[in-house]
Amino acid sequence: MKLYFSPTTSSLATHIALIECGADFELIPRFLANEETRTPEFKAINPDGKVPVLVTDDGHVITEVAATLYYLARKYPAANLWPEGDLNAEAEVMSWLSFAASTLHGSRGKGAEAMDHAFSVVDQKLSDRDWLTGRYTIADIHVFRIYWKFKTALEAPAGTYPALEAYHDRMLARPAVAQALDVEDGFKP
Ligand SMILES: N[C@@H](CCC(=O)N[C@@H](CS)C(=O)NCC(=O)O)C(=O)O
Repeated sequence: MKLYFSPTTSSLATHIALIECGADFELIPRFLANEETRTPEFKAINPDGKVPVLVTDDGHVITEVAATLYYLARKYPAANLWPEGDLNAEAEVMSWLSFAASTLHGSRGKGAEAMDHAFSVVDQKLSDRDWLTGRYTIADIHVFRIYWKFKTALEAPAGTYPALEAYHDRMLARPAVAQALDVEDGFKP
């Protein structure tokens, strides 16, 4: 498989999932800073001009974080990132993927109040559990990546989102997360 990515952006979630799954993959950088996602060559792959783009072994092109995570979780069931066969749990994971892509990711452009609302929802959910749906799934990868990226812009003093902050540290302790961050740090535009 091939992952078109730009370090520290939305594609980090797909990168983490690829490692969690033990998948064989190649990283292809397309740096946002150099506007490499806006070229005709890249738009021929993804007309939306965005990363991540996951190209499967059979040449299928998958765009959107949620879809790439879903594909990987289903393709690699041994990684246990998807509650296969439990309809309620599957819907719950879908709910968080949708919340991440819309409410959380979209909150940044809407200002401090919208961001606080979105991350408070996550913090509240995590107040009695380690993972969003009670077990580690692709929902955690998607939501974590957004908080990891937005937390500086949130400008929230430590302790504002206690459960979310503990969850962030829990995610950083996962070898796949640490590895993805380390690898991406080595790519410079
Ligand atoms: N809805 C998309 C959002 C992906 C997205 O926003 N990607 C950004 C990086 S975080 C991007 O590639 N932007 C390209 C650009 O701004 O030129 C998804 O969930 O995959």
